[in-house]
Amino acid sequence: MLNKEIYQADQDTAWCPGCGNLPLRNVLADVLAELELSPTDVAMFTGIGQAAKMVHYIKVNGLNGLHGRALPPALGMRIANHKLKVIVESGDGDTYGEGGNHLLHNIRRNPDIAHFVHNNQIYGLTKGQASPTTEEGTTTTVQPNGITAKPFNPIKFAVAMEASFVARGFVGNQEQLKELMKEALNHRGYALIDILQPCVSFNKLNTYQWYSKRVYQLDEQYDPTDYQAALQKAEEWGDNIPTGVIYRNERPIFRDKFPQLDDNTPLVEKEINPKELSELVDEFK
Ligand SMILES: Cc1ncc(C[n+]2csc(CCOP(=O)(O)OP(=O)(O)O)c2C)c(N)n1
Ligand code: SF4
Repeated sequence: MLNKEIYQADQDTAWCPGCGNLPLRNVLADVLAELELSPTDVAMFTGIGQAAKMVHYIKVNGLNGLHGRALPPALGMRIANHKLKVIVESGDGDTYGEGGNHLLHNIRRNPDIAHFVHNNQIYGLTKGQASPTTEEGTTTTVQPNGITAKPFNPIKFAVAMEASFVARGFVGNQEQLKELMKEALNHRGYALIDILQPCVSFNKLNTYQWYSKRVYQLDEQYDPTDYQAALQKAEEWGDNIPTGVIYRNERPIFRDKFPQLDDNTPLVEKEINPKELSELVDEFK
């Protein structure tokens, strides 16, 4: 096992004391160390938001891009160098709001990407506006009469799209979260973990206590390969919120569909033939 101090970035976090992002970062560092992934073995992609700051606070290769746009460059990295572990860290707004379109097409393509969504059911960075997962009826500074839209159910959406790995974790259960992240990183294909991560400053409803009273771990009787059972599980929310692997569906990954990508030499290491390249460029002139 590697020493987790190697992922320690050279700057303090700007996260509030008590923020659920802090234990999440801790678990991630444990996971990378236990999987013996050195900082140069990993590439992390983020958009905008509190969750997206993770790339500044953990020392691996990284790109901090536009709101909702972490998946496209992550897929680009997957194509260029499949030897790296590719991680996306994003908030619920970043993923299910601004980035919703990318999420759905990514599920269809099924590249090897481990996607850790910090779901605090609010826009944290911009100070507490509703996100797609905010509970109906919640009042915020810009929605003083309460949210009228039905919340988005990311688990049900991903299961219905037959995503290849769909899980829910909770930062209040770090042991389980660690195992889920390890499974996601070792999974062949796209692995989505929706992680319940309290925003202690702006979400006064979905607090640690609120989640702790409701979450329960799926037991061994539960079969995540059963599509109908997973759809039913995905409906559970409210008094009982299941955590664990909700759906697993082994299917061909992005690279399998492109023979030119599916060999052991990553594109980035392949020799470029300048003559062939200039002929190709000429075709576009
Ligand atoms: C296209 C675009 N729309 C809106 C914003 C403003 N904005 C920045 S962060 C943010 C919300 C982030 O919330 P979330 O993704 O849930 O992450 P959190 O901060 O809660 O971790 C918004 C709306 C932006 N930067 N770009
Ligand atoms: S505003 Fe919320 S999400 Fe952002 S750092 Fe503070 S507690 Fe965390």
